Amino acid sequence: MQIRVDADRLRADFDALASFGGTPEGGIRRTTFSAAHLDARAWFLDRARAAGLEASVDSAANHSAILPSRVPGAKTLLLGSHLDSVREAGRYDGALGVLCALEVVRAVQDAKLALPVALEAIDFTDEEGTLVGTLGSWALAGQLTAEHLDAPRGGRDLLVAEFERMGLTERGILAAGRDPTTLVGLLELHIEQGPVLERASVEIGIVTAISGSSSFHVQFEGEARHAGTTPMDARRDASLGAAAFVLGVRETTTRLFPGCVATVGDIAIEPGSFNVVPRGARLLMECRSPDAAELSTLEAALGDLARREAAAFGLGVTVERVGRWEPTPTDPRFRTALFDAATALGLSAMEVPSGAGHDAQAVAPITPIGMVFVPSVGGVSHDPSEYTSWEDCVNGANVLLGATVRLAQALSS
Ligand code: HGY
Ligand code: MN
Ligand code: MN
Repeated sequence: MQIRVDADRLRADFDALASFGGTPEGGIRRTTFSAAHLDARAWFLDRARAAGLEASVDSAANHSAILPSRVPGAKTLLLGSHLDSVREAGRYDGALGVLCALEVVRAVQDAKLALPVALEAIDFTDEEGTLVGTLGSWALAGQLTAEHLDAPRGGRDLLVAEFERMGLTERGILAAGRDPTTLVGLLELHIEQGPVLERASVEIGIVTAISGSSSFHVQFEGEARHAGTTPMDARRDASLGAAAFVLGVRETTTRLFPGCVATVGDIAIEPGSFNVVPRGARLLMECRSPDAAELSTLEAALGDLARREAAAFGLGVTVERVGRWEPTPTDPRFRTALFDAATALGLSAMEVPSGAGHDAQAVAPITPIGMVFVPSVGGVSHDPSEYTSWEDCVNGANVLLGATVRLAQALSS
């Protein structure tokens, strides 16, 4: 008889966790190392201890709940995701994956299943990139470099201040790499964050590959001048280059890179007053492709676009890449285990690519990965209205459990 998760315990945890950083709109705000994020992480370790699991925090502040194996020298199967969030987030992104991982570990423990691998439910640090993006998972995988910390997405000053405040050191974070020979893999449950499963009326998504993405700081430089006395033809107005670039990003991507996406998520005009012609415009831009070579071509095309628009308006421009995540396939054995677990539960399942980035992508260079998706209503995510039915959440947790047991046997032999 296939064991099942304790749905009531999982629901109680889900509701408790959603209270950390809960917003009036029904979402959450748990940006990295915010008070709400720290409270959520402390609560996670408390739940681990309450279940008699080993609670641990590594030098990249990854938080883990561990069920050791009785087999001497047993390797570890990682299960997890992230508790940090974007600024105006929903209750499911990352959080559901961490909670289902914890619940799977407890269900195995409750069933007194003696697995030949240790299970580690893990909450990775800074997946969403308030500071770096997949900071904890890159660190665990030994993929984080000094360059990542020198030019991070959130800016070097914020990173230094936050590490200082949290008592973290760059040396410690760069030393958080896990010995790959101690791992058998990572399984991550996540909401799909897109419309595919809902449109197909399918309950479970078996992720085939995770899209690659690159993030950039783009800075247009003009001249601050009096808005009342400077003739229109005598200006070097940085906002004009920014505006043309934003429209050009959409036009270039849709026309020349139909399988890709690109976004300008923020524009800051400097100095930012009614009566001063903008001296500067600072943009956050990212672009994504399922193919590494295409991602590089898209990066180059958007960089050229920025330089063309700057020239058109007599501006200076700098384009600085502050992160790149490679397109990453999942492991076929993990896909099979997930599919078999879904089938055994009588659930419909289909293969689906991930347009979103995930911690699994960051860990893939050192250990096999698998991802299971549950449907997102309306395909909505990164918004308080993000929603997945509770039945789908429990189905996903049980598939994660079934795949965990299958892989524990298969991978340890
Ligand atoms: O940006 C992403 O794809 C993920 O939500 N960090
Ligand atoms: Mn996210
Ligand atoms: Mn996520």
